[in-house]
Amino acid sequence: VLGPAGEARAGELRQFPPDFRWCVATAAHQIEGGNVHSDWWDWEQQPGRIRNGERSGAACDHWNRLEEDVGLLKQLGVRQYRFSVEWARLEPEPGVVDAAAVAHYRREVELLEAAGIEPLVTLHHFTFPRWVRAKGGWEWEGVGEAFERFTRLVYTRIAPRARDWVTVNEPLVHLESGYVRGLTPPGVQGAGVGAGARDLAPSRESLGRLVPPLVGLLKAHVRAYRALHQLAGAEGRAVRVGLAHHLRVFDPHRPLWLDAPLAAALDGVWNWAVPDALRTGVLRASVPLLLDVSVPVEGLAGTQDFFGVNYYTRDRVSASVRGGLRLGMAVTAGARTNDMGWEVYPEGLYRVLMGVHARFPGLPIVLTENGTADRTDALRPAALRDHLLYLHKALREGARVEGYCHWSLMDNFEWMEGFGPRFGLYAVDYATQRRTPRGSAREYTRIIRSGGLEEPPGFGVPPPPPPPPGGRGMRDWSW
Ligand code: IFM
Repeated sequence: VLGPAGEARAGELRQFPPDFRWCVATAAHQIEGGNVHSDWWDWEQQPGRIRNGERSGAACDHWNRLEEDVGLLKQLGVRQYRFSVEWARLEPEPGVVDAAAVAHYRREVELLEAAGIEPLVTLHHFTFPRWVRAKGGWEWEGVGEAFERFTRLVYTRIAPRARDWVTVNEPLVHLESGYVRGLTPPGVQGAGVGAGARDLAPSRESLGRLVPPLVGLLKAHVRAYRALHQLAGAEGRAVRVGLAHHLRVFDPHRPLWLDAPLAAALDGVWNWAVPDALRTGVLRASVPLLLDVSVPVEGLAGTQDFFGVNYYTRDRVSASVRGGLRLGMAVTAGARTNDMGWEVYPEGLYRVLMGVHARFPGLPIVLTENGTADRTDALRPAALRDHLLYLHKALREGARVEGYCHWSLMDNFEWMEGFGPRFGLYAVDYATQRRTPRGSAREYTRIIRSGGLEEPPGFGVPPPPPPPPGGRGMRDWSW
């Protein structure tokens, strides 16, 4: 598919490798319903936490619709399914294992295997059992031991043949929203962060607050990583264990001035501090004047067998120095945006993948999430194609991308945004629990069946330079 000089030719079929893992992703709390023993369940009961006072409640009732939903996966034709198991269901009280929940997840894995769909198991996707949260979550000194026990339970009794594992989903999204913005459990809100603020003042205090839970999380990851390898190794099997990192593109709002170094510093901390720590064993993060962290984490070096990338959007970063450094985030002027106001920026996927490839040459990469909130499906089919074409470009240029999981199989509970945002290839009518394929579901199936897609003429030609900044769409930022 390369031209004589190695450049991409327009109008060609971009074929993916035959063993490419076409996949869709979900998370337990967002689809199962009735997750009554989790910290999120409690959080949702508090007034003002979730948009329009919604609660996850029955969600998509996936817990009672396993066969039907595995049927959707078969209909799509995916080869892999990324889903999470809910610790709060499996161990609702410390040391008490719910045998019925174990049997349920075991059945789910068996249904997938019978359908020829490989599980990609996520162990932690934003939620804790209530009792773990009460002890301090990732800051509790016993969390590593408890997480390892849970991991062993899931491997031995639920998914003993699964090859691919994500220990923790989006560590920094999870911690930043919980410990800086106060939007998710444990609800710690930093100084300078307020509803409706246009731009925010990062402080040493608010950034520093992320470090203890992040170190606890990384230590727990190490224990889960080692446990999975030890259990699988004892049976002569191989597992691959990673995390799902939420990578964003940070571009300066104005190319000159302080915006550029600030965007670069954000890129360094948000995108690379955790993956780099998994390679070096030392958590290092620095933002001039604000953050200078260097914490060794025992056993952490080399505990990432593949690089999980969750990619959604780009931010325009602006700095101002009125009364201290302030940080603003904006949407690119004139950009396509989704129902949540996020820029739809497929080229960013290519940029982050090449970033991973440059920093971690040879490490397998898995697109553990990519998708968009688009109720009417006006954007999604084209967004899906464009992201895949940019993924293919990264593949041609050497990035070892082995799979693509679309977020999400079906509409679901979007955390503090409630049920409003619609990320599903299948639309869900929450009153009847009816699932209906959107056009993008059919589009994805067509791509999977043919193993590739057509690159339209002119694809990838750089857009005209953006208009001068007008401050459009500035929105809250956390630090
Ligand atoms: O719904 C979330 C998911 O739980 C984690 N990654 C981003 C998705 C869309 O916001």
